[in-house]
Amino acid sequence: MIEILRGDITKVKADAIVNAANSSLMGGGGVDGAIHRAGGPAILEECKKIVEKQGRCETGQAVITTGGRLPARFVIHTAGPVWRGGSENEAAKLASCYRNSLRLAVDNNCKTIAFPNISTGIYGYPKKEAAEIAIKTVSDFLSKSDRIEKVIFVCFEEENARMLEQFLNSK
Ligand code: AR6
Repeated sequence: MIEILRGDITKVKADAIVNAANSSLMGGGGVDGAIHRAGGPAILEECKKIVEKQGRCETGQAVITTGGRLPARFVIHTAGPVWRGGSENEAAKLASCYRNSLRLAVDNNCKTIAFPNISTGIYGYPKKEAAEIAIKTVSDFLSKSDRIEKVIFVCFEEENARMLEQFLNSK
């Protein structure tokens, strides 16, 4: 089941929320900054350990940490692609973010997971194209696995919510 919500993902009580992070995993602005601020220092501590052990989180990949003080149990950090006009495999990389985050959620027995609109802020991905990829990739995943009960798209911006609803309804 897919749900579309308006609001702040740091307030969402899902088993896992996804962070639109960057490859360094050291925090940043946008939703990344909001998640680290609300969740507290335990999240960054785990990110540092992950980087020490396995290096940076390449674009399209995902890693999992505690949710710290957040209502969510886990944070899944994924590095979205920077939009460079569409010729650098951005679409495939963005789809990988959604797919790898869902796989990690399943591996950690999460039944509910919330996503922000990855790459559509600071990374400049066109919102409509990103919404289409998000709905398609998540729907495909859910049609092949029954381990996830609910995926929530949490939209900070009205426009993103509208576009996701359009693609969801036209499926
Ligand atoms: N809850 C839900 N969505 C939010 C929130 C929030 N609290 N805050 C912002 N958004 P962005 P990116 C939306 O820029 O484009 C960081 O510095 C926002 O409106 O957060 O993937 C990282 O460290 C937009 O729709 O992420 C990276 O360096 C969406 O979240 C870089 O930004 C994504 O916007 C990643 O850029």
